[in-house]
Amino acid sequence: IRQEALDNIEEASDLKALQDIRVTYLGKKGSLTSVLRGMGSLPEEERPAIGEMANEIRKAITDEIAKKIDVLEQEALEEKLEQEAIDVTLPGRPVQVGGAHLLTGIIEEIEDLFIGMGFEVREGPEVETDYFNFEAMNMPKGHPARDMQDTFYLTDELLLRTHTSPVQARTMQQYSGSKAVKMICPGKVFRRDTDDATHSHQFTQIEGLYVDEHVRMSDLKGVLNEFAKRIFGEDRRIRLRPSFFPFTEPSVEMDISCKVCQGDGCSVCKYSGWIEILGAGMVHPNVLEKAGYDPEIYTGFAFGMGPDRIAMLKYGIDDIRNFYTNDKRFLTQYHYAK
Ligand code: FA5
Repeated sequence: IRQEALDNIEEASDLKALQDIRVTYLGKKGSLTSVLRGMGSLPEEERPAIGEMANEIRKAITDEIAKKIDVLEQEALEEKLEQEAIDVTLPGRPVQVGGAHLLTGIIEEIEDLFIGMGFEVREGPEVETDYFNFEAMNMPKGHPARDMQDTFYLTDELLLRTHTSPVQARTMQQYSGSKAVKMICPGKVFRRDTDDATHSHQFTQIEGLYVDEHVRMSDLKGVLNEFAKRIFGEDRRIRLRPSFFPFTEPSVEMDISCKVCQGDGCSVCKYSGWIEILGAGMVHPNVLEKAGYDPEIYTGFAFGMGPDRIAMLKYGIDDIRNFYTNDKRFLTQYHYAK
């Protein structure tokens, strides 16, 4: 029995075969077990010797099976290691890393700049009331200037804001006319404009407002000049042209000088050498008064710029629709680094 069992164990090629061998010899009906069972019928003097021998054989079989299990497991492990071996010389697979959208990047850059000049960053709702979008900004119902911003109305009183200027009124109301305000507000705005290379029905604006005693037009000019140089470079100049907005008086539009033109990036202003990037002016006394500020004591300046157009100018992008059509080939060119 012993030799036969040990030979079988030697030949066994997997754990299942070993289990079968265990049953064949040591199981309830196994051959060694029946020897032990048959001991009762042996003459008494033979029993110890036979018993001892049977136990020895059981131990030999059990030990051999345990050893063989170790061997088989080791072999299985080695095979697995070989199969799963990592070839460290293979080139890595690139990891797809997300990044901020170019518009998000430029807005954050402009925010940082104004935070550095003491402005706080505020937000306002994209679904706005007719009151804040127009009336508080000195455009009562029927005012012709409302046509300058063709509007998506949701109801008679609710609309998608056409500019970030309503946040001026919201902020001043919160300060209740008794405290200086120095804030910027970035956000989405919506107009029923026909989409083309420089117009989108949804775009972004950054509003700016500074109200205090003795705020002057020269303060506005200083801040805008600093902004232009920091965003576009020291070699840029600004130009303020008289303009009209119902909520500022006087009103201006700001142009920025184009660099000496090289390549496509300059096509946006190749004719005049200047390009308009924002509207601004001194806050109209009616706007201050409606928001609870005494225009005899407080004055202020405000501006509203379009980061889409600023990004186009800064990076030489010739079509605003690139920002909104989510073509990864376009977006991934700009891993925005501040
Ligand atoms: C306004 O919206 C005023 N609220 C700005 C303002 C604020 C003036 C405070 C005075 C004081 P305007 O409609 O010009 O003004 O828009 C401001 C900027 O938004 C423009 O200079 C331009 O950069 C951008 N803009 C306007 N319309 C579009 C459009 N359809 N697509 C992309 N950008 C646009």
